[in-house]
Amino acid sequence: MMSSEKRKIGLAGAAGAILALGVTELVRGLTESVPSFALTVAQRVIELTPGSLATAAIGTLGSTATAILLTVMVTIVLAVCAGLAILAQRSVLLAGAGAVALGAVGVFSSLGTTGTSAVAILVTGVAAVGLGILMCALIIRYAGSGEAVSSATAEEQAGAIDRRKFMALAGGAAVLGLSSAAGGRVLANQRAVTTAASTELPSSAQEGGISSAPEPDSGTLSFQEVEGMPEFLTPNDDFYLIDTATFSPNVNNDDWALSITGNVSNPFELSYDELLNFPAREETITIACVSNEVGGDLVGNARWTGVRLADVLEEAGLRQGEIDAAAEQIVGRSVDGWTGGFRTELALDGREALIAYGMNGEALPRDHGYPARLVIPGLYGYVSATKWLEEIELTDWDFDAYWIQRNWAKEGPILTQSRIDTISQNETLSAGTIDVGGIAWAPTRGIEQVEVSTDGGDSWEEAELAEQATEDAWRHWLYRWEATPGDYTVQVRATDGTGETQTAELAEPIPSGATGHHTIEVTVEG
Ligand SMILES: Nc1nc2c(c(=O)[nH]1)N[C@H]1C(S)=C(S)[C@@H](COP(=O)(O)O)O[C@H]1N2
Ligand SMILES: [Mo]
Repeated sequence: MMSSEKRKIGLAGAAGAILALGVTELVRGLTESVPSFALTVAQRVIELTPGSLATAAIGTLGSTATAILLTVMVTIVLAVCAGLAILAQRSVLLAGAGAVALGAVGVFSSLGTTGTSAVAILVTGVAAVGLGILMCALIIRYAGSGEAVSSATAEEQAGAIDRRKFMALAGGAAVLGLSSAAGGRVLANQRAVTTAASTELPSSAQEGGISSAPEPDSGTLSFQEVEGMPEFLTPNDDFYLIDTATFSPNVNNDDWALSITGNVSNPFELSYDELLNFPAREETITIACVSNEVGGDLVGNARWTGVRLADVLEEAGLRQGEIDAAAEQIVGRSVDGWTGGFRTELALDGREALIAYGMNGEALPRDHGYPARLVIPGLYGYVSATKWLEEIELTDWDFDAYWIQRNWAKEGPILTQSRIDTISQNETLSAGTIDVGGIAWAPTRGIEQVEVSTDGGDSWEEAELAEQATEDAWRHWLYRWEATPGDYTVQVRATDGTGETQTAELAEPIPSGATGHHTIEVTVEG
């Protein structure tokens, strides 16, 4: 059993830590020169986590993974600081060294993050550690046990007073720390909203406005009257989010530039305005994450505004049919260092490979890569869709981008997939006409046919297809099932524009995308 004395000292250490952490968050809210220490440490932890584990966590938990990671990290820091305070009763030197080491982890993780200052980070780190130690020492000093008092009642009284003082001090430090953290967060978010420019889609500087492929009337693109059908265009706020960034980089388009580098005859740099000077394109493209499970929702369809990657590459001196081995790969590099790479020929083969700055008629939202990102039809995001894009490097095929270094497949073509949206697992439905519907996608190839089975794949019926907006966009389908009472296993499979039908074989997302038919079991009652 830990003595109450020890417990108090430990609590004092934890309170000091809360204050120290809170102060770093407050500073981060006040100035852009200092990032959130907690978030940058979390970022490093994610980077150091073995690839498969990190993606599994990010893929299945999304942003919850970051929240869990942060909670665990903060808990560990508080426990360690409690231990350090207890240790300080025996060796102030050792305990002090421990506190400095913790601060150093925060400082070193933060150094070099976009737009920050090393001096400011160092000063913040030193101040936070100093303040934490000071607060801890102060609390311990006022948390004397009153053991020296001889009379029992006096001892009790003194103890009670100390306890009250202790609670006030430790509690006060914790409240101060927590409110600093909250304040810092509010300030940082406010700034993010104001500096991530306006949400308005920038207008192309090019005369003649935006050119885009003609699209059929939106009423024919989906079966919106059917309950549960996804919208044809995924609203920005509902669009899935996958990235390794624990916080979306906050890029100001005024100081931003995109460089085209590597093995090109004419490397150059583009400011935001210069990017807008290229002819603007607007295209509907479905993008998907390789981590998407069969039936999962890591897929979205948006109208992307941007410029053709091919136009920008041409300016750099690159042409189709003239790609040599030294420029076989295009590597997109993000302001946070993340990389994605794909075959250069895929940017030049006529597909609508874009450097996008707009999404569904708005400026690219910060979480989706403001001010610009790559969108390459037909490729999973991990090899292609670099957000917060700052460099396009032409290099040879030997370079391995972020997820390739973590054992995912080198080439990431999006596999043909289909999903059932209008009925759910173990649902009980009533006999009669049941609308079974959803989406199917095979970007660059298009969807030619969708079939539904209600007997676990023994027999298949053709579903009705909505218009195909473009071969890069998903296609809605509907099967009006005349159902009689019983238990059913409903499945869907799609055939792409090349005539190839999705395989029934089950595969995990790693290394090159999940396969298998989306399967839903339902009971139909009379
Ligand atoms: N800078 C950066 N870009 C990135 C990633 C990332 O981690 N960092 N993740 C990629 C992955 S794995 C996917 S699936 C898509 C997701 O794009 P979205 O979050 O806009 O849906 O972004 C890609 N671009
Ligand atoms: Mo992804």
